[in-house]
Amino acid sequence: MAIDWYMEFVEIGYRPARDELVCLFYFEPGEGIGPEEAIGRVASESSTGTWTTLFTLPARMRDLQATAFEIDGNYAKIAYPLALWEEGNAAQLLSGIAGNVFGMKAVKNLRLIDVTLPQAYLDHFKGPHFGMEGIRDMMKVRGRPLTGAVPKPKVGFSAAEHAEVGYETWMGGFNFVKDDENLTSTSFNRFEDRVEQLAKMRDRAERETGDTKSALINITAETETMKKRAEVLAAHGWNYAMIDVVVAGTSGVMTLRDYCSDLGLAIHAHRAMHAAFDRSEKHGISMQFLAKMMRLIGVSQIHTGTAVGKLVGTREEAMSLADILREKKTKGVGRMTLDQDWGAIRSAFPVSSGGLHPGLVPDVLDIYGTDLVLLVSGGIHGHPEGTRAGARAAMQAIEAWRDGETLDEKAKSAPELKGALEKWGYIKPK
Ligand code: CAP
Ligand code: MG
Repeated sequence: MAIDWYMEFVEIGYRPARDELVCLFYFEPGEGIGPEEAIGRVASESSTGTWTTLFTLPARMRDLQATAFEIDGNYAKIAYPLALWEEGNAAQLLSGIAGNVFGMKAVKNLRLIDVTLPQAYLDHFKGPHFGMEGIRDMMKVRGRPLTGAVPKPKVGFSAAEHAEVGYETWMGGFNFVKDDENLTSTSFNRFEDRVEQLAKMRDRAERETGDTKSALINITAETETMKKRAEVLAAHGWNYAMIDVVVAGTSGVMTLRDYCSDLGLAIHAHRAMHAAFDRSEKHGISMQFLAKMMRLIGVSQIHTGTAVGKLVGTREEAMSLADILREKKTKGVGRMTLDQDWGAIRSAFPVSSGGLHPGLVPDVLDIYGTDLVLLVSGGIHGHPEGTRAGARAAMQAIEAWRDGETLDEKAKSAPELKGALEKWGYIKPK
């Protein structure tokens, strides 16, 4: 008597229906298990199966079974019937395609690379409230990246000191003052104080520059607290909230997406903790998938790496992430992404940050172009003339790139950029 039925979840050459979700996995079969058996177990465990044949199996259950339909070396595609997935519930999708499967003995390694979401699934999600165009209208910035910086050291300032650094950052020409991922409401810098102090400095900087200034203030906490903090932001005239989306969790972000949208707040998504599951090429969940889910849920921007800064991430990865966030339709690239038509889901900005300084700005813009949020933090606060000069130096580097001028050329008429190049040159920090 057959004791297992995994091969019923494998049909090489099967053509997925239009409304099926298709996942691309990297996989390595476990000891003594062939590729089809291994991926059949993944398809089974992530849809209707269990490890053994069952006493009763109503015929309609077969309509819910996932089908592994393509195996190409260590890569496989699995199609999932739409009916498996609750409308508008991103958390449940993760429990299915990114749940038990990573712990199966049938695979030595398993990585969820990307998913193609059919229109019938997208229909139940709102996506970003603003889209890139809406953000540019709100911030009155055109033809260049939006720019921002985190006060550094990343925690330790009082709210007043934090706001002072913020004022210098804004006066140097930057749009955003961003909280760091681990700054929320600490004894030395309470959330409400920081919101109030920064608002005063924002109003002063807007008066003095005539520019629109904003802040990415971190509301990360338990969900009810995040909602209260979003209200405090809106009450002080802010137009953004920042959430550490991985630690806050898919459901928390979903709740805050609608709450912030009703308050007119865009969401800046920090991705701290992503490297716990997306760094290995062999096991875990790709940043492409995380970026796709966050655009689907509706953040307005999310960190996507620099390729040249202090944190891991390649040029190809950064470009594929930018496409996933910005484009209406993305064509699958190799084994990194799958096709995706976003329908009416608005775009979101990639955010490049981490170990950047003015000398690296052209490298980053060569990768992303101008539809980007560029964060240079240590790379302005470490400028020999201080924060305001550092921000000016970064803005001068953006101008040079846009005008097709080398930084050395530009530095002849841009003293702040000259100062940055004298200190850091073109180093790529580790
Ligand atoms: C960068 C940063 C960001 C990282 C996050 C930091 O500061 O504020 O959190 O960029 O990485 O804390 O390191 P610096 P990613 O500019 O001073 O390095 O953007 O890859 O998610
Ligand atoms: Mg940080």
